[in-house]
Amino acid sequence: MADYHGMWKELNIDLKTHDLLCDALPPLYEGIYLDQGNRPETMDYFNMVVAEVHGARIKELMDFKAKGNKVVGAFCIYVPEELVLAAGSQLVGLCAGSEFWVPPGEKVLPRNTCPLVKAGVGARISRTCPYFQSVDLIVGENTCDGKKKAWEILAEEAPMYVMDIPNVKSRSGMALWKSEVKSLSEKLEKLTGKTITSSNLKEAIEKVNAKRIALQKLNDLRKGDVVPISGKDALLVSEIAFYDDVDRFVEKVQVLTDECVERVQKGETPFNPGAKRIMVTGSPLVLPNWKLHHLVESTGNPVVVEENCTGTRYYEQTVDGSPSDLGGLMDNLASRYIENIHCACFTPNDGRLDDIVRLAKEYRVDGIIDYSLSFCTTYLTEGTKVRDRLKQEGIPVLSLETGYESGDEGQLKTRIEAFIETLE
Ligand code: BJ8
Repeated sequence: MADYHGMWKELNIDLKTHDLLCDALPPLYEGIYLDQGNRPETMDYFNMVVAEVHGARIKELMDFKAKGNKVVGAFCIYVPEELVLAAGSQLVGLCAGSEFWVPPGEKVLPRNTCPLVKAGVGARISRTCPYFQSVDLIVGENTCDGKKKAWEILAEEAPMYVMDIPNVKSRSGMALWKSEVKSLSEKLEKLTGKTITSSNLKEAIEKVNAKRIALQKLNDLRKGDVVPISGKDALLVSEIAFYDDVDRFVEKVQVLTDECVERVQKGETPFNPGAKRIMVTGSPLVLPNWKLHHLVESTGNPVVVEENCTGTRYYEQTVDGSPSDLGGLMDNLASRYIENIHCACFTPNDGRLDDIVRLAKEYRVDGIIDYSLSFCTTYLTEGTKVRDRLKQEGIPVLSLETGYESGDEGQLKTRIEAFIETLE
């Protein structure tokens, strides 16, 4: 990475502490990613994105802002990217996947809060994330208790707007959601001074649909006997979808997919024949939380699908952009998000159980790891229903709860190995 200290200083970054973070990422990435054998060559682009995560991409966003445009940050896949793009701004995922930000978060939040929330707040108050420092607006949501209370604290530090997400998929829940989508569009119009019209919304829908379709095509290749890409690499690509330039990302994913198609034809895979196919379901795995995938794949067995918000929940469904009027497009946008994303914050949430079973068949998995971030009450509690349903279906499952820390990796690996040994 080039020297970006001047840019970071302008962003009011705590340079000394941020240097420590920048020093920690390369060895972590090397050990988890670069040391893998038999990777697709076109993963090089994604390696570069990680190397430049606090550099080149931030510079692009700063250049974009210098032209009078706005950058919006979000934590949740219920925040519609299409609206942000239609209003002429860009959306970045505020990843919050690093243990580095947990201690500063614990200064203002209870220790028994999930690490994603602690890291999100910690990144901002420690002034060590250039994304948090460069956003003009953070769109939060009241999906879970940890988030909704943390945003009150974050609002004292950063410009926040909180969406009121229903927790029941009823008629009144849908009415609330539609009015929230409308309110967000008004907020974005006010922020950017740009009106959302049928034409710019249609264009934005096409753009985001292209991103989701590119991810679908890449991930479809993980269904076959020859798995051309590791779960770690596939996860990384999905994580990068949250903050890369949309058009460039689509182009690079298409190139990677073309290479993976060739790899399948040639029988090239990082895994040995007979390896067990694992699904991961549960809490999101945001950059740079590669811990679970690394533990699983270091046993020689692939993760072939992720039923989570950095996996199928993010890319499986597109928005029907066929209506020519703004009302029709807004209705379709609202429906795509509420009807198809099955977050454990909803009750009941049987759609997620159906999705897990469907995906287990489509990806022909041998076993499932139901993963919950520490203290994530919604996913931990839903774990009982997941286990009951998988028992009925005869699909083996292992439930794991962990955070971003590395201290429990030995114990987790032992449990994962023991689970995989039981799979037929
Ligand atoms: S749609 S999963 S991205 S809310 S892990 S903060 S739930 S205590 S992240 Fe999520 Fe949107 Fe749902 Fe997806 Fe709370 Fe659990 Fe922490 Fe979570």
